Amino acid sequence: EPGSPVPPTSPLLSRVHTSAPDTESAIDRSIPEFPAATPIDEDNYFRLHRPPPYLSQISSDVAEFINFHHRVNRKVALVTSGGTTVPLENNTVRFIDNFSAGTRGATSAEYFLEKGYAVIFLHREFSMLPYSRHYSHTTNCFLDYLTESPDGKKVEVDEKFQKEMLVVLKKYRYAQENNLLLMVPFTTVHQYLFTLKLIAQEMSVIGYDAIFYLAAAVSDFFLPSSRIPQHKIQSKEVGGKLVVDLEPVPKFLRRLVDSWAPIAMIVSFKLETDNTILISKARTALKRYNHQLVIGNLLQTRKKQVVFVTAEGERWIKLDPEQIKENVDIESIIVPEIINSHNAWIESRKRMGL
Ligand code: 9Z3
Repeated sequence: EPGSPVPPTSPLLSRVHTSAPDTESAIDRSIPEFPAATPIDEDNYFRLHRPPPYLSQISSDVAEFINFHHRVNRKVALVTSGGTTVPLENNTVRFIDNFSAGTRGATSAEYFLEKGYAVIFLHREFSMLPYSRHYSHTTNCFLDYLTESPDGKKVEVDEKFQKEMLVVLKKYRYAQENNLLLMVPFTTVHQYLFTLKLIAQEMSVIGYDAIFYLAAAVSDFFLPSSRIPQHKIQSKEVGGKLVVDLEPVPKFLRRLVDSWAPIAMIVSFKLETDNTILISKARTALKRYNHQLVIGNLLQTRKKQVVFVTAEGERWIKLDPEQIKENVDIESIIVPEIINSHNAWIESRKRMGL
């Protein structure tokens, strides 16, 4: 992972990485567009599916967190992160997943915190987390950061990682001690949608001081609960061949913009693999949902360049070769730019007397 020094030897870890896309064979998923979710689609979805059983617990944690920061006029960012799953069985052995390591979300959360925001981190459980991401999910095993003390009685952080780890540790402790970061997990797309709606509605008390930064990779397709079998699908039940027939997930971004969080600033990401359609798809999303900013990115180059698409036009943010060499996080440029737009958004709302 960029940013992490590589120890000289790591004999217990594979040198091969299987999660990066093959640039040559990345698939162009030029699927037909389907319309944004209407209030009826929303009603149907939330009526026909049971809310996750733990939702009321999340609700009180979120309410407490938001009130705490609202009292001191601190802005709050909801950062979504990681891929959503679509289970094929209730007792889930098989599921379909969306690609995302959670790097964008976890890294961006750190930069929002650095700029004084409180962050609700709605993330795929076990994906990357702010601060710990520097030492988890990397090509290093965490044990490679450690060493035995000279007398062989204690574990210490290896001298060559001390400086960097101390910086990360201080930021982590600061966020923890000041209650600045609330972790809210999801696994399935269903849990994600219920939780997003809940948090959005609770965030309405802070109005335009809220920002939604939707970096999670949300499945476009799902299997309605009415068609999910209880137990592991047996090959003899399906004639030895599993045909998966999925429904489109209602396009909830429209409901978020229109109804759940009508005065917050909303930033969504558009993920494509074909560069010839990226900007037009991002523009379609902006028009369709009528929010403030779509950030387009390609799976293959997402860590080095993104494109901001707004009503005014489009603008690329690209790391230069020097920045790439120095492992600069592109989020360190994206997030401050968004915060400037958020401040301008707040000023414009105030001028309008909202
Ligand atoms: C993104 O485009 C994110 O930037 C990535 C980040 C998932 C590419 P990583 O986690 O990757 O750093 O490995 N997220 C949005 C993807 C998405 O599902 N967008 C929806 C769409 O494209 C709209 S909300 O339709």
